Amino acid sequence: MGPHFPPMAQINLSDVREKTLDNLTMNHNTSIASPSKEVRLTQNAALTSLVLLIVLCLAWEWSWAPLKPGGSWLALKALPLVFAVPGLLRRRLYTYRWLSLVVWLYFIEGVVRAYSDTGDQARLATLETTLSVLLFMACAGHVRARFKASLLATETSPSPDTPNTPNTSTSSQAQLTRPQAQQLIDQLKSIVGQEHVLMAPLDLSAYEQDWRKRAQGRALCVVRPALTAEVSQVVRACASFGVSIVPQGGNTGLVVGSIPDESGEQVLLSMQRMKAIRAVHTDNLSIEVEAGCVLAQLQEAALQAGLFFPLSLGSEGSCTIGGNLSTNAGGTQVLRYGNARDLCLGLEVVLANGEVWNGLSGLRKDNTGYDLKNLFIGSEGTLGIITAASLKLFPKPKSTLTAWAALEDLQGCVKLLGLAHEKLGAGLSGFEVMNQYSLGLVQKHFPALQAPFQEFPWCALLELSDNESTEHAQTQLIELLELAMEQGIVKNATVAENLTKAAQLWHIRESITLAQAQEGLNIKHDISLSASSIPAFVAQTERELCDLIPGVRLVNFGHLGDGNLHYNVQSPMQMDSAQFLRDFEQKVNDVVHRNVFALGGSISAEHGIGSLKVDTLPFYKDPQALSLMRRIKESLDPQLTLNPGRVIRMSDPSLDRP
Ligand code: FAD
Ligand code: 2HG
Ligand code: ZN
Repeated sequence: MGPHFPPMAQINLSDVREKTLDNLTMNHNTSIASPSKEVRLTQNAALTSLVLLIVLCLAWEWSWAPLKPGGSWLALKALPLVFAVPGLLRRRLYTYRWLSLVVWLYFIEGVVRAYSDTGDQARLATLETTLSVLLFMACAGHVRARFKASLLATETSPSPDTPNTPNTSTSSQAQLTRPQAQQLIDQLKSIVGQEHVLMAPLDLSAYEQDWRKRAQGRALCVVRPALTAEVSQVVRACASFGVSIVPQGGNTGLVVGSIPDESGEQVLLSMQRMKAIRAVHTDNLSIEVEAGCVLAQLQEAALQAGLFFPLSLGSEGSCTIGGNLSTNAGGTQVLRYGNARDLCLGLEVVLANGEVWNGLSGLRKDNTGYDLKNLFIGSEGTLGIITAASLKLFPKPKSTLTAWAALEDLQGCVKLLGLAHEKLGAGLSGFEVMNQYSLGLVQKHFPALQAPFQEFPWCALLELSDNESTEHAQTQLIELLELAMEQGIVKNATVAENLTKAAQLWHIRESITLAQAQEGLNIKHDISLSASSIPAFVAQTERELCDLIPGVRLVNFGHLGDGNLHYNVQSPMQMDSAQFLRDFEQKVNDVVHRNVFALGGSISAEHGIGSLKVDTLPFYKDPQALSLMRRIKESLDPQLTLNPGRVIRMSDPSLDRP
């Protein structure tokens, strides 16, 4: 019996694109936003009551009672409140704390005068007491919300998976005095231009929050250079003050690596303005681009030149090639073309002291010593700032076909992968798997996206890139699916009949992350194992987690072709997701990482370490490797000012696994 290819459901792509865009711009996720929402709400409440109190002080003492002896002098009591306004705007915690103490003086004064004065004066005094109480409540609420937000991202128990912490501060970080900070900011403005040094809280907020809304930092400022020479000068200026720099591309990273810490003393270096395509070398099959170039624009530039750049991620509309290289991103084409590292021919990098290394040769072979570019790739901004890259391009495949298959179990998916390798050879360019629950989430949050065969426990998405013809590709893919069905591996299958249908299938797969974000805060694992040991890992881990947390929801999907599974864990239906993280994140991480380790795997296949996993890494990485990493970091960044607290802690080697 041949495979049955039912017609694909209609998907309204424009609807979905709108939703996707909303999510990628990070502003519309209600369930995930609760801690930062509370922070903003209390900040606004504090600002409003503070301004009202200032107006009251001035109006009452000065304009409304100018004749009262000493009235205008009493207006001076508004001064400390006026000075507190910038602190509240910049969310300086100590201003909130200070105000919540000082405001009692206004309260007491209000109470005393409410009793001693009469008429309008007494009423105004009552208003003063009310505003004081409101201001106190808002300030105290803000401090509490900030504490809650930091708890969400911080764990304290001394287990391998201790501190999912966004706190990147290190002892190396400079404590700037106010004049020093001003001096640095003035220098930065003179380098990149006043309008490209952002300081206003509203301008900073998108840069200070990570995509998953797991952490919120505070930058001294955001600097947006446009040239490599400007990046170099910015780095030099920061280095001269001992101020650390956090590089940021599209801020789509999933491990809290591209936002500043809470100190308010780090400079956030945004690469967004450095987005030029410098040159396309069609004869050399290569392209030279600046680091801030958005991945989708790079793909488009390659297509315009009649070629193909294969790196492909769900975030490609926002992430930058600099971020992709710094995280050594994977995505859905790794099986055939490799990850970001494999696609890179050369780099231009600004080093920690501001020097520029130009390694953009574009050569495919160069054995003249250490491969320096590979030090910077995957280093998550801790060794240098990537400013440009030379990348491989490929001829566009003649035909690309996509199939969706339904399977009973993960073991079947592994068998199908083996069969696909055997029958399609190098033509197999993608092999993804998704469990039923992850597809259910997509359907729930994006009803326009109807996945085929959702009743089956697992689905696989296969892509064949063929260099002969569409007919050749179809024959090959259909033969593969027929064979898999004859062998009982595949239960049902469909082949997308055109590119639009294929894009729709891929869109379903790539919407899982967004659907999960809509569902609420969750625990992500990006594990690497040999593909054949993934079923055993999943079976064992599922058993342990279901015992530990009855009703836990497992969102399992990923790049089976690369042995890379996203083993994501969502709270039981009725449990608050923030509470779930507080109670279970560490325990869940322990189970998952222990099982990965036991099978010889890695705790990060493609997303990196960031600050979410920096204190977990020492328990699962070879101590010798950690020691080498520290030595490399020390020699390339002796002041430890490049993205400190990410990838590797320098301060506490005793954390390393014995
Ligand atoms: P950012 O998030 O801005 O930064 C990431 C890290 O790189 C930080 O440590 C930052 O300091 C550093 N950095 C950024 N630019 C530079 C630079 N120029 N020089 C030095 N350091 C720099 N990842 C995958 O691997 N595969 C996927 O399939 C995938 N799918 C995703 C789907 C969605 C919906 C989302 C939200 C994310 C996905 N990601 C995926 C994660 C993320 O998109 C990648 O890690 C991406 O490479 C980050 O690029 P970015 O420009 O956003 O970098
Ligand atoms: C993907 O493969 C990304 O879609 C994101 O790597 C994975 O959401 C995740 O955990
Ligand atoms: Zn992935």
